[in-house]
Amino acid sequence: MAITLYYSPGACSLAPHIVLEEAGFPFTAERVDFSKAQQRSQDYLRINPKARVPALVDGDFIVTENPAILRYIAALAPEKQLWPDNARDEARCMEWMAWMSSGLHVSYAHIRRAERYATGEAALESVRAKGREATREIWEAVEKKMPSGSWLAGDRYSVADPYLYVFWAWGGGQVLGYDMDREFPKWSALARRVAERPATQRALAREKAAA
Ligand SMILES: N[C@@H](CCC(=O)N[C@@H](CS)C(=O)NCC(=O)O)C(=O)O
Repeated sequence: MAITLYYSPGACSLAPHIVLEEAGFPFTAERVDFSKAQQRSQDYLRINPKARVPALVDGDFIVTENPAILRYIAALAPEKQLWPDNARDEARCMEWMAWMSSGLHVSYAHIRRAERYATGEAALESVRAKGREATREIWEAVEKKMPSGSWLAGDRYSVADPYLYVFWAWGGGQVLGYDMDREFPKWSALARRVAERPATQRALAREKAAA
């Protein structure tokens, strides 16, 4: 098994990076340097023509999009039980991942990558402003939806948890600057449970060293 994850430090690719560490099999973490626009280089476009991270390469198989990659890694290590084992928890896990991919990530991109959605400084500023509003609303909706138990999908840790950890980290980052502990206490408690896992620590350490 020769698995390579293409990632950028602190990007959404942190989720599969953590889950690969959880899975426990050997893999290579290959940094895509955004400061050099490597995501748009010919070499990388051959791997992911969408010019985004993450991309996972397993021999001659390439998969992109976080929800698909996370599901795939979980399937490669069934003994680690990173994917729910019953229909309801599975539906919940997928519900969270779909929302993160199409909701949280997209609203954040309106601030961070406004040029995808408009041209001209006034229009860009308007997209960013709307993005800030939408992101605040969606971050609040996440806090409201936090389950009473320890994890997002049933009683067990699943791939959805480290995926949500990424957005928690972005919430406290420079772009949004939320006080996550004060404003989003339930979400923060879950994020800390994810953060203290040794697999998360290893992925974070690798990304920090590469940044
Ligand atoms: N829907 C994709 C989104 C991937 C995505 O937007 N990745 C960002 C990093 S968080 C990226 O590669 N951005 C590069 C760019 O905007 O040039 C997924 O969930 O995998």
